[in-house]
Order: sequence, then C-alpha cells, then structure tokens
Amino acid sequence: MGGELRARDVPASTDDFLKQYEVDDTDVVLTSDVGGPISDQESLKAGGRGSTLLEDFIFRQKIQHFDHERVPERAVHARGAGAHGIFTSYGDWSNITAASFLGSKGKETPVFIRFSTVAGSRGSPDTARDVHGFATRFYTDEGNYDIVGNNIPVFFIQDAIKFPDLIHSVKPSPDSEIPQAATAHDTAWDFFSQQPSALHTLFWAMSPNGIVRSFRHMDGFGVHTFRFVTDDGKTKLVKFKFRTLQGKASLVWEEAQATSGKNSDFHRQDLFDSIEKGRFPEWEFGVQIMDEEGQLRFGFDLLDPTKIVPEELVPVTPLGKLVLNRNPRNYFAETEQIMFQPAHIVRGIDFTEDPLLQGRLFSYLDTQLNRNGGPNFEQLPINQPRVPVHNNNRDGAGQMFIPLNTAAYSPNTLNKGSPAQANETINNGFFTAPSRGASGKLTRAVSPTFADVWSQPRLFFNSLLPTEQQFLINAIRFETSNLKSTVVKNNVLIQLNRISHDVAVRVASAIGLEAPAADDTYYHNNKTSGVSVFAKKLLKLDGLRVAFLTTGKGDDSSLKGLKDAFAKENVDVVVVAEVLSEGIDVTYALADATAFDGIIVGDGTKALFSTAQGYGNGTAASTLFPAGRPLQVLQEGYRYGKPVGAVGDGTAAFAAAGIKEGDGVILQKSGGDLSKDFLESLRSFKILSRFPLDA
Ligand code: HDD
Repeated sequence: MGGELRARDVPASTDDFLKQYEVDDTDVVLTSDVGGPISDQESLKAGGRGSTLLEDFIFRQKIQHFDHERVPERAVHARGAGAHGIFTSYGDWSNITAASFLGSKGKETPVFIRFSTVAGSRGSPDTARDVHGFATRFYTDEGNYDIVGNNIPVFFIQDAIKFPDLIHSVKPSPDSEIPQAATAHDTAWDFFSQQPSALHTLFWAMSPNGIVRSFRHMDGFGVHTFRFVTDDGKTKLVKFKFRTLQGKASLVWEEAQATSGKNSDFHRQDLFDSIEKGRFPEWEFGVQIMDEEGQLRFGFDLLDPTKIVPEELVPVTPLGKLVLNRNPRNYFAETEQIMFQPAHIVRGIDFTEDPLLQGRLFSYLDTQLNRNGGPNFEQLPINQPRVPVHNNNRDGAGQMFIPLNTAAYSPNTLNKGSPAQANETINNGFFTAPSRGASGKLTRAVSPTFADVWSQPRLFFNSLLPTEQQFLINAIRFETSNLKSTVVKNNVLIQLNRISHDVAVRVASAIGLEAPAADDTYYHNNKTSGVSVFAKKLLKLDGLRVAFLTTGKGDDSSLKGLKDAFAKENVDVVVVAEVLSEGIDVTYALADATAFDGIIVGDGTKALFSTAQGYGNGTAASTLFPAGRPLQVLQEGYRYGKPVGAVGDGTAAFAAAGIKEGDGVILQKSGGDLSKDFLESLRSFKILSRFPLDA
C-alpha cells in the first residue's frame, strides 16, 4: 500500500470543517424530510370541521420528528456551553511527547471546548455553586484528543466505582426532585462526610472557585496524572493545566443566588457575547512534568486524583495557547452532540493506573451509546475527526457512510490487506508507554498510599486570603444550615475538625452544635499558590460591564469620556435610565446589580435616589418599577463587593444608599476623571475589605 491514505470524501485539515454540513434555509421552498415541496401547512381533515386523517403523512412526519427532538441529557454536566477555537503550540515538544499537535512551533490545531456545571439538569441556572466542567477536544492531524477536565484540579472520589454514589447524593432528592443544581441538602453532605476523599474538592467548590464570574475567568485542569511518551519510548508523568489569560474572578454567594433568578443564562451569555464581540477568551495550556520514578516522593500518590502537585514543587511548563474564536451555529448539533471521552487519546499520550481514570475510560463510551442510541455517534459532524477514518467497524443505527470495502475484516487479501496497520512508514500507530507493567494480587482495597485525604484540604484552606477563607466557611454554614439530620451535621463537623479545628468551630457556631476537640493529626501550616481566586488582579478586563445610572436627560457630560476610556479596555458601559431612547441601553425596570461588575452614578441624578422613593412608602416616581430601583441597584452592587463610582451630584446617591468612602468607592474629583481609578478597582474585581470577617 502507498503512503497516501484516502479519506472517505471529507476534507482534511480545514479549520472550518463543519461548513459542509451547514444547511442554509434562506430563499428556499419548504419541503418534507424526503424533499417533496409542501404547499399547505394545515393538517388534512375529513371536511372543514372534521377529524384529522391518519393518512396525513405531512402532519405525521412533522409531529413525529418533534416528538423525537430530544436525546437524553448528560447524566452529569447536563448544563453547558461551548465554542470553537484554535490551539497554537509554543514549540516543538517532541523531546517530551510524540503528540503531533505539540510537534512544532506555531502549529495550529482546531479545538472545541464545552464548559459546564455538574449537578444541575439542562435548564438549570448557570451560577449554581458547583465544580465546572472544562472539556477540550483537539482535532489533531492524528485524530481527536479530549481532555475532559474541570476548573478544580482534584476530584471527590478515588475510584470510579463510587461515581454513581457521589452523583446520586448530590442530585436532587429522588422523591421531590428538590433541590435543583445544589448540594445544600442532607444526602450530599451525608456522602461527603462518610467519604472524606471528597473533602478537598468540596473545599474548592465551597470557595470562590465554585461560583466563577464566567467560564472565561476560570482555569482548567486534567485532574489525573497522565503520561507523555516520545517517539523513542521515553515517558514522563504529566498534569495538565489551562491557565486563564483573563485572570480568575468569582461572584459572591448572595450575588450568585440572585443571578440564578435574574439571568439563568449568565455564563452562557457571557461566553457567547464575548466571542461575538471579538473578545476571544484565551488560556495557556501547560503541564507539570514529573519523572516516572518515585511516584510517592511528594508524600502522596501521583495516582490519587484527590491531590494537587503544588506548583512550588513542580512548576507548570507552558506548551501553547488556546483561543476560543467562534460560536457554535447550532447549539444542539454542536454543543449538545459533542461527545467527549477520556479514552479519545492520541499517539504520544498515555493513561496512568489512576483508578478513577481507568473507570472513566469505560463510562464515557457507554454513556454516549446510551445518548445516541448506537455506535455511530463519532460520525456526527462535531465528533468527526479532521482526518480520514478507515477501519472494519460496520453498520449500526444511523450509519452515515457507504463503505466500499467488501473484505471488512483483517487480515485480508481481497482488499490488498487494506486498511493496513500503521507503522513507521505509513503513520505511526498508538502505543502504550513501554514503562508500563502490571503485577500484584487482585484486590478491591483502596491503596494505602491514598489514605491521607485531610492534609491537602488544609493546604488549600491555608492558601486562601482571609476573606476567601471566610467565604468558604460561610458557604459551608449555608449548606449545613439546610441539613435536617443532626447525625449528618455532626459527621460533617468531625471531618472539618480533621482539617482544621478553627473551621469546625466556626461552622459549628452557626449551626448550633459543638465542634469536637481539636484533632491535630493532619494540621500543618504549609501554603501553595494558584488556588486563590482574588490573590491576583485580573489580567484583562474584556467583557466586564459597568452600569452608568442616569436620568436619560443628557445631564452627563462625562459619559462620553468614560465610555472611550473603558472601551480601550474592552469594558462595556451600560447606560441605564427610566425610558429607552437614543443612547440608553436598559431601563431601571430591567436593570439589576447582578448584571454589572461595577456601578457608576451619573451627574444630575439626585432626585432618582431620593429616599422618598424607597420601598414601602408608596411615593415612587411615576414610571420606576419597582419603587427605588436605582437605589437598589447601587446598594446591592456595593453589597456584592463591586466597585461603585459617582460623577457630579451622583455622590448624593451614596449618602442615600448609606455608602461611606472606602476601597472601591470612587468619587470624581472636580475636573478630574474617575475612569483610571475605576478601571484599577475593576482589576481587583471584588472589594474584599467590604466583607466582614468572623471576630
Ligand atoms: Fe465525568 C461528563 C469531567 C469523573 C462519568 N465529566 C463529564 C464532563 C466533564 C467531566 C467535564 C462533561 C463533558 C461534556 O462537556 O460533554 N468527570 C470529569 C472529571 C472527572 C470525572 C474531571 C474526574 C477527574 N465522570 C467521572 C467518573 C465517571 C464519569 C469517575 C464515571 C465512572 N462524566 C461521566 C459521564 C459523562 C461525564 C456520565 C456524562 C455525559 C458524558 O459523560 O458525556 O459518562
């Protein structure tokens, strides 16, 4: 066989491969599914007032198709949004991996990323507190490679066999189906406190990392340790990280809850709008590289997915950059039908024996078979690789291609031995890392090297800013306040106490229980970097939204200058007034603090904030709905930790709102310009000094 492998008539290596499948319905005639023109859209009836006839194939086809429109939603990660992009390799990394997409400097590979929350169903609100999925597909020139990761670098369990238990505990109660997209219920905390391997991930989820400002403002992690393998069989252990180049940012809990009601599409909209406006989100893809030898040398097991490798011990080597630059054109066909699998691997990358990963290698294929009703889901446009596919897999529901080879077996002579096995002259095949082996007695036990599940949650807690620690404690107080079972609550305290007596005491005080006596077996004062959200300022302000509260009567001479200054940083100024008109973006009736990252009160607005328009006094100005909305937007924005500013007599609003001067309260000095200070404040994102700490 020659060097050239023939495609099954699909263009290879196009960055817009999906175009061939797009259907343009403009200026065309309506047809049935089999192409017949349809002239009348009423159903066929026996007489004007008669029954509809079974004979009406047009009716039946339309309704039948509608009846079958849904596929099962994902069992977990049902709620999500995705986008297309490009990965560019920073260099030739063939010294550490044979993976072709990392083979040369500047090499570009199309990607699709789907972000998600875990517990909620497909229509659940975006800002639920949760681990966030970060699933990346690289359409490489040697096949599809998926990193099916999360925004949290660790996982709840150490063995895939416990996954149904974890998910059953966090999903809504089987009798009432309450609560949706939340872990604040007895079954979840019953599981967490009985299965302490969950504590580390739980701490991440209870911290600001569980309520991100947007998908753009979070990192991604491969979680497991994987292997890199070179062409000459050298292997390294690696952990993957996608570092957000926007910087990390998160909401505060009360704000996240309110956002769920005000705009349940908050994250999806942010991603879509950012890409539409050409503000392409970016991540740096890197690896922590470790030798195969001494896998226990850090004091924990590299096969244990509840552990991070602190970046002080092994820094991240950046390998390339990933940019999302195109929205899907059809949510169902692309985002809903993309079917990721940790087993989608390419030459140069191999698995490890991590028992969580091993189980995932089975589960994702199985779930895709269930969702798609057969084995041909890889033929869906979004799932097809951008390279030819040739093998002897045949038939099944929805076969999209017409295989010509009648000798669909191997070895064969009748098709000249084709498809032939790949070798060094005709592509390199996959290979398992030569370093790998297996030995040992069969056992169902957890490895003793996985036993310490308390030291790293403590490391995580130690590494947060004091206000972030407070947020975490408040989150656990919120969740445990929802629990009915005192047994569960006490079990939670026992586990928290193994991480930190201080945390246990502070939680116990809020739920009316006693913390156990300090148990210092796992206590230490180590810290690591990269786990806090607010320790670093934002790298970019792209797509942040600042409200400009005004009367709409043109009193705001400063607005244009402000808009220009903010536009330079890609920050949108959203002008809010009572009535929509030229230059006004939204009305007070629609505006809400949750929609903005900062709030500026314009000049000439004194009357708008008159306390006479407050709640319950029945003296609202005529069109404001509800009464006192401008004041409410300002007060809530302040309470959610957002920078607030005022121009001219807009300062009167601060007095009405009870806002005193302080961090992130930016008043325009006469003749001055507040944009510089305001933008600087936005870079900190949340004004942490506004949030009280426990005494
Ligand atoms: Fe999973 C989906 C991430 C453990 C079984 N998982 C899913 C998605 C992400 C993750 C991001 C959504 C993919 C998409 O957007 O389509 N899962 C993880 C991570 C894990 C993990 C980072 C631990 C390190 N998962 C895990 C285990 C099992 C599963 C241990 C089962 C044994 N996960 C699934 C699944 C899903 C899924 C049921 C639902 C839909 C799908 O696969 O495609 O098979």
